[in-house]
Parts: sequence; C-alpha cells; structure tokens
Amino acid sequence: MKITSFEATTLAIPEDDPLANMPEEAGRKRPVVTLRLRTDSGIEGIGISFYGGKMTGSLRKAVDELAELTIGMDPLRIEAITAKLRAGTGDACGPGGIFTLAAAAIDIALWDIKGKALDQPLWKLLGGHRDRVPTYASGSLRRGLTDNQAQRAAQILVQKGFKEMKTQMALPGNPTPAEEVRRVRVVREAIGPDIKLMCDINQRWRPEQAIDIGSRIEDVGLFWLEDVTTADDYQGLARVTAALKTPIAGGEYVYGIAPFRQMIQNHSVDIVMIDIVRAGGVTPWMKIAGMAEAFNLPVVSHVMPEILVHLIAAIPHGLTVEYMPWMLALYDETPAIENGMLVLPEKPGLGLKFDEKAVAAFKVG
Ligand code: SMN
Ligand code: MG
Repeated sequence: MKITSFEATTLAIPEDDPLANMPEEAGRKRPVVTLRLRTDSGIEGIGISFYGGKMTGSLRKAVDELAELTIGMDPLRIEAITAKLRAGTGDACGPGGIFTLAAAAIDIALWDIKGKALDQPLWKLLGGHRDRVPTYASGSLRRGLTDNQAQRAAQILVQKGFKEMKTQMALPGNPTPAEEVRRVRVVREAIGPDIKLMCDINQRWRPEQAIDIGSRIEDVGLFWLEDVTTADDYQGLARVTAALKTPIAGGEYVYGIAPFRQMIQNHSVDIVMIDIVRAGGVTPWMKIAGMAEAFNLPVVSHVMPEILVHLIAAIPHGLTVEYMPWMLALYDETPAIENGMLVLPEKPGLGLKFDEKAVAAFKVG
C-alpha cells in the first residue's frame, strides 16, 4: 500500500459546553487542523492536531509540509515515516513545538489506516485490554464560574450519569487559600461523597502553595490534583507529590517521549497524563505509557475522548478517559457513554468519520 495524496483543513470550532451548557465566552472558537491521508488501496486515514493558537496557520503549513513527505510511502511502516519526517526537518524543529504537533496528525492518520487495512479497531491493535473504560466529565466546572454556577453545573453532570468529574482551583483574581478551599468543598457537597472528583491547577501555583492548599483539602478526597505547578519543575512537583496524600497527576504539557523520563524518575507525579498531540501521536503515546507501566504508575488521557478512548482501553494500567467534548461535533458518531463508562467501538481504525456538514461549517482554510 502507498500514500497517494492528502488534504489538510483548518477549522474553527465553537467553544460551547455541551455537558453543562455554561460556555466561558459565547461565540469564541477553537482552531483545529484536520488531515485526511489517502492511499492507493482506497483507504483514507484521518488525523487531527491543535494547540497552534495564533500560530495555527504555521501548524497547518507544517502539517502540509510533513504530509507531502509521506507521499509514496507505505502507511503501515509508521516508524519509517516518522524517521523520514524527522530527517526532513533536519532534526531542527522538535521535539517540542510545531513539528511534534504536526507529526501527531500524521501518526494518528497512519494508525487509522493500519486499523482499516487490518479491519480492527485501534484499541484491539494496541493491546485490547478492555472494551469499556471509565470516563470523567471535563470542561464544565471551570474556575471562572461562581460557586452557585459550579454547584449547578456539577449537579447537571451527576444527573447526566457521570460518575467522575473534574473541577479547577487557582481561581481568578488573587484568592486566599480559604477561598480556594471553599470552592472545592462547594463542588464536593454538590455531588456527594461517591462521585470521583479531580481538580486541575493548570500550573498556576507555586510548589509551597500547592502543599499548603493541598494539605487543607485532603479530606475532600480528590481522586487527583493536576498540574499543581510548572510542568517541567520536576523537583518542585516531586516535593508536592511527596508531601500530599492526594495523588498528583501531570504530563499534559510535556512534549515528546524523553522528558517523561525526568518526570517519572523524579517521582514528580503519581498519575501520568499523556497528551496525544504534544506526545507526537499514537506511537510515542504508547511508548510513554510503557514507561509509566514499568514504574507502576497509572496513565490517564488528555482531551479528545473519541480518540484517546482507544489508547486507555488498550493498556492494562489505563485509569480513566477525560470526556472533554470539544471536538465531538466534528464526527458523525462518537463512542457512547453507558453507566458512566465509554463503550469501545468495533469499527476499524479510529472508528470515526468526519461529519462533512460540520467540517464545511467550521472550515476557515
Ligand atoms: C486543558 C488544558 C488545555 C487544553 C485543554 C484542557 C486542561 C485539562 O488542563 O486537563 O482538561
Ligand atoms: Mg489539565
């Protein structure tokens, strides 16, 4: 089989909140680059990338330039293609940054092709550990909400059947530790003791602040506290992880494979969160997951549940899938949630098809 052509598209997807209907800012849009990789066998693989922000034009250009290099290659030889992409950039544009974000779109599309060529869903190709995985509602219980709004949103998520959900601290303004603590307690009270509750700090605290506030809320029983300080302060993270009983999660901001070695060897986190786009695709994501397994650490996903559900289901130490609904509108069908669990698709590859009407409506380039 050979790759014959590709088509990249730049989209702007509305930033709505389909889970609790409390969007942060009406009308705001999130830029995304999608990729279709076509082969001489008629099989087409789909990939996606984002985090380009105001540099999305550059990301799109990088996807176009890297995809061009794959023309004529066998899509089943994913490592050979990755090596060509790296060599093609003179090893000068990675591992962090746009090269990795763009390479992720290609790697994802290649795995979609492989699944379709072998007529197997991706989660089975990668290990097939489970056919259902826990999932948690994300994106709704944001730090910008008032206590009342957060309470209402949390109750809506419980009513919708979610058994796990994530909120945020590091509230806007200059909150006192007591105000931070109050917010997470408000959310816990709204959902009761049996719902798993995670809390994301998005790198906004100092390590000392994380230890102070984290120790005041041990009784809230958080399932994890996420990105408590700067993502590459591996020693600072390790101090927080050692000081708190609450498990510390991190890794979504880390690019490529090698920095995870520092994160894991330094005991910076109890739970390894791997972002598929910043990792560089399915292939590096699985390698990082293997590293975590060797250190007896569970792995969790970051955004794009429609894709990440495959990876968490594939491995024996996958903990839960972040149900961040940002991109669901792009596809004609996405995995169902039954009894708080995501159900793995039986269709080959990613099991996803772009909804052509949605793509046309969001297309900006
Ligand atoms: C998050 C950060 C950036 C983009 C999407 C989501 C957040 C999360 O940290 O973990 O959901
Ligand atoms: Mg996060």
